[in-house]
Amino acid sequence: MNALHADAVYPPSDETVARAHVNAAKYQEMYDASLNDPEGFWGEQGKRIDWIKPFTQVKDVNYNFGNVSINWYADGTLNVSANCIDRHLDTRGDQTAIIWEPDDPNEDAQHITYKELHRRTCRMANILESMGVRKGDRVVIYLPMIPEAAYAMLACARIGAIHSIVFAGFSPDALAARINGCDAKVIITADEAPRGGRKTPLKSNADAALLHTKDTVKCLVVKRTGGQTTWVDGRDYDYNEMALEADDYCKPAEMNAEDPLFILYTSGSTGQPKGVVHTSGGYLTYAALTHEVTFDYHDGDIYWCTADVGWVTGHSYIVYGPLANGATTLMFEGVPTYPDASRFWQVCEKHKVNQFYTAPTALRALMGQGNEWVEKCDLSDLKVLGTVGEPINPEAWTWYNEVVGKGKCPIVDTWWQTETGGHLMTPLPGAHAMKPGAAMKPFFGIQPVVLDPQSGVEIEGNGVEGVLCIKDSWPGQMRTVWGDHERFEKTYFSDYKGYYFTGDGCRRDEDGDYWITGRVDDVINVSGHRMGTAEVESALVAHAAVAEAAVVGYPHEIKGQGIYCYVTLMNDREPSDELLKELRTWVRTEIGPIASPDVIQWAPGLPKTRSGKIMRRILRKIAENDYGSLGDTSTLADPSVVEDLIENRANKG
Ligand code: 6R9
Repeated sequence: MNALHADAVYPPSDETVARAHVNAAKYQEMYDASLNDPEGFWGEQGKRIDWIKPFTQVKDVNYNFGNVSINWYADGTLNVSANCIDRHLDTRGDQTAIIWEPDDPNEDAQHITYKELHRRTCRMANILESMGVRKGDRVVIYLPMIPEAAYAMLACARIGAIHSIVFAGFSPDALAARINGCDAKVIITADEAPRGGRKTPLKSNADAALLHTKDTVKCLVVKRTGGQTTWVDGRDYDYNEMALEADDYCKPAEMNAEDPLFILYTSGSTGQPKGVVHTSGGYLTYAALTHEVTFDYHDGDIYWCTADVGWVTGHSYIVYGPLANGATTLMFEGVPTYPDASRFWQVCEKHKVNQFYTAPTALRALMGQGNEWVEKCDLSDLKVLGTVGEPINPEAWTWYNEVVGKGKCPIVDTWWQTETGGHLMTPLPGAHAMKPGAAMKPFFGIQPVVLDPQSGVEIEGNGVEGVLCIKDSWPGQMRTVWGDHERFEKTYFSDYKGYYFTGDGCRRDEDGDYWITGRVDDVINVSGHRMGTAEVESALVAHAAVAEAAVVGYPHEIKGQGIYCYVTLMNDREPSDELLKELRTWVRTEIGPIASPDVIQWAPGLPKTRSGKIMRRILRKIAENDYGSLGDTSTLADPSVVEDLIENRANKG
């Protein structure tokens, strides 16, 4: 099938072109303008949001290693929550802002109007203020996918507090590290998070995390299931009770365009996750513009992004982008396969969804269940489909196009990162042809360059491959790593001087279209979740039985990549099935279920250079079952370990 579709090109239909905000000519005109006159272009785009004090400066950027600084609209002031709520009240106060669909389809959905969103957000903001949260303070949000997650984000934005969301699938240890990492004053959580019919005990996870933080951290608890929780007087606050008393109005704080809006931790190739910092004016402008243009969002459309607010996709494309545009955005608490494999499509039918945005891993899982789950639902309202998070394989793309989109919905394969704030490359519905698996074209203002990985020199022309860097800044770009600007510069601006280094490889095909070929660093992508192999390794070696560990990714049919761990035990420990289970549970406890190892192979020795560096290239090949291309092993300190690893290669079941 790959061969069949590898060269396929799908031009947009006449209907799609006619409807689109941006057609081919308009794209070219706007793209050219964005490069020829960035100040003019972004100055104009900056007007799509409301400013308290309008900006007079647009762009002030320095990409030089040692002096990197990124500023957009730097002398303007605004409030992000007022942009997402208040400014819509006159024109669309009674329009639904958020449709909330619970995990259990028998529970009622909620339709929250802009007016209601305003009330709820103001109350949450007042509650946070009453708990002592002030401008610039950090608030950690550890919530299920419930409307309160959006209220909490917007409430922080309203009073100028900086939120840091921790995905509800992370363990107490990971949560504690993130609370401490930004020195949060308050954590907002819920009793339990229902997902796929099961419940994650968020409050008790938070209790466990709070044992390892300063004892001044306060905990605001939202009631979701009513499940039993332990209560610490003086530390724990009851949201539902306080919301009854809280005032319906809270004045939005006047924030500078470059004041931080949020921190979001993400994995890199080395060390522990880093806190990506996004600021207010540029981020919101970019999230709003990309949401409108990429999804061709029109007033009155119902838009659904299936991500979790714990990831950047949820920040930019469930909450900030859509609400800044006055859209109706759907928030889903559940999973694609509960109670059965038609859940996504039933939700699309029930709420008449027009734009649907999901991850390839979900599509692959659903594709395996058969077409009848899709075909029994009425999907006639769908206009645009999107994917994000990882490369989509041609089989999944074709299934999405034919079975879900009935061949009439353009698919936007959006390539971007936590660091980029919004889409950097994607085909636009009415402007570009699509190729299954290609991110196709740069968004306005984005100048992708393909570099030779060794020399760092730009490779010109088409039909070329290399590492992907971006030449200049865009308003949605991250500004720094929380508390560690040096790490920011080192990670993104030191390997290839003068460019933003994405960590991805890419190919520019004969037509000049872009294909992402995957990470070129030690970051793996498991079910669209980004993970540093170093994190899993450090979790493993923290176990008393483990002497050494090396972790690599390998191709996984559903997850895209699976986690393959080579583990060397301490001298006095013997491999056993019990220990294997124990290590798996251990990693889940240290990081969270998303980091659960797929394969653990006992490795009496690891392939190392004479200087002691683990040769991951070789370990990757063994995990991939690809021994023909192991390359030169003669530089290894002990080449025989490779044979042993091949012989005892774990069954990847
Ligand atoms: C938004 C998000 C970023 C990494 C990125 C790349 C991979 C994302 C992709 C894609 C191919 C796409 N990635 N979108 N690869 N095609 N459409 O996912 O952010 O979690 O930070 O991950 O995901 O490798 O570098 P994040």
